[in-house]
Amino acid sequence: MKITSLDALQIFDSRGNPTVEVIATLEDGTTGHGLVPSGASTGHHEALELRDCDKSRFRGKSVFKAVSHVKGEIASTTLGRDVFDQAGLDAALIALDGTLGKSRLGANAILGTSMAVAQAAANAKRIPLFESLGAGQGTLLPLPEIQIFGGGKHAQGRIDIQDFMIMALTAQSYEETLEVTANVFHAAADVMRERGLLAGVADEGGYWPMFDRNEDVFDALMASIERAGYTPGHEVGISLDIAATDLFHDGYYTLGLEQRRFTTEQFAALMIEWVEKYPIVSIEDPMAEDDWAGWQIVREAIGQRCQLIGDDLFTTNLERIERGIAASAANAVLIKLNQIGTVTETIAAIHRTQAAGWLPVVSARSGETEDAFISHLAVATNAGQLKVGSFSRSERMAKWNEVLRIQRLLGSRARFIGAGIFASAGIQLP
Ligand code: 2PG
Ligand code: MG
Repeated sequence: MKITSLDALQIFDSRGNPTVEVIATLEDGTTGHGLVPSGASTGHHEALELRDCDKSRFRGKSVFKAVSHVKGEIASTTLGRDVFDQAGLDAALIALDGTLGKSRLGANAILGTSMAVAQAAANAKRIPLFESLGAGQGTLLPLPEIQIFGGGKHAQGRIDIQDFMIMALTAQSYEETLEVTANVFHAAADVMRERGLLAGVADEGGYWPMFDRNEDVFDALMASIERAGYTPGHEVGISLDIAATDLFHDGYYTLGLEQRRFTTEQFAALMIEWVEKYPIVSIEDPMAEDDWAGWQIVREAIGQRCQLIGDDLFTTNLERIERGIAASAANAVLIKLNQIGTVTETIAAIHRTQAAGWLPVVSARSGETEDAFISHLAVATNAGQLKVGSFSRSERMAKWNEVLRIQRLLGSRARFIGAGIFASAGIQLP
C-alpha cells in the first residue's frame, strides 16, 4: 500500500508551545497522524528539535521550518513508498537528513513523519497500533510510574528534584495500579491542603512542590501513601527522577534549595543514603548525563535492589545504550521517541535493552499532546513499564486511559506482571 500524500501543521503541546503534527495519507484514502512531544529537561545527546528561533513569533518556538521540511524534502522521499516498510522509510529519512542528530531537517519533522506512517500502516490493516507495531506479539500491560509531586525544570526550579513518583508494587492488575494511584494522588491533595501547601500542579500534573527542603517531599509522600491506606514500601514504592544533569555545573552537583554543593562521590553517596532511608524502588538519572564514573558508583552500591534508569545518560540512543551496557552503568533505559527521532530506532533501543536483561521504561515528555502512541508502544514491545507524568491533565490521562482500552482489545491475551518485572532484571526489592 503506497503513501500518496504527506502534510504537516503547527499544533500546540500541553505547555501551549508549538509542535509538529504530520498526516500521512495512503492510496486507499487511509490516514495516520503523528503528534510530536517536547521535553524541558532535555539531554545534550538528544536529536535536535528544530525551532525557528524567530523571537517575533511564539517567543522563538515556532516550528514552521520543520513543517515545511515535511511538506518539501521529506514528502519527496516518502511519497510512493510502501507504508508497511517502516524500517526502510526511517532509514531513508535518516539518510536524507544526513546528520548524526537529525539537525538538518529536525527530529520533530522526521519523528512526526515516522509516527504518522506507523499509525497509517495500522489503520490500513484495520488493527490497533500496538498489534501493528508489535506484530501481534505485544500482550504485556505496563506497570505505571506516576508522579505525585513535580519539581525541577517542570516547576520553575521550585525544588531541585524533578519527579517524586509512586509505583503500585502489589497490584494484581493494571486497573488496580490506577486505583492505588488515584487514591494516593487525591490523598496527597488532602495532605498538602492541611499543611497549607496546596498550590496547583506542575507541568506533568503532579502537585506544585511548596517545600523548603528536598527531603521534606519524602515526608509528604509517605504521609500521602499512608493517608490512602497503604504501607510505603509494601503496597506502594517511591520512584524518583533526579534529572541530575540539570543539577550538575562546573564539576559539582548543587541542591539550590538547601544551598548544598556535592562532588560526584558525595552526590552518589546521597542517592545511596536516600535508598537506604526511604522505600525507593527506582531512580532515574541519579547522576549527570556524562558522569559515567558516578553512575558506576551508584550501580555498584544499589543496582541489585533498585531500578536505575538512564534518561539523559542514554537519550534512547543505541550507541550510548551499548556503552552503558558494556560499563554496567545502569539497569534500565528510559525510552522517548523524540530523543532519537524515528519509530524504528526507538524499537531497536527497546530490544537492545531487553536483550541485555535490562528494563525499558517507555516515557512521555513534559510537553505532551493528546496522542497516545506511547501506550501502544509500551504494550507492543512488552516493555513492562510506562511513565507519563501524573494522574491529572488530559494529555497524561489519555495515555493511562488508552492502556485500559488496549487491555479490552487484548481480552484474554492481556498479561500483567506488575512489579514482577524487576526480578526479570535481577533486581530484588528489599
Ligand atoms: C524526564 C521527562 C519526563 P522532559 O526527564 O524524564 O518526565 O522530562 O520531557 O522535560 O525531559
Ligand atoms: Mg528524566
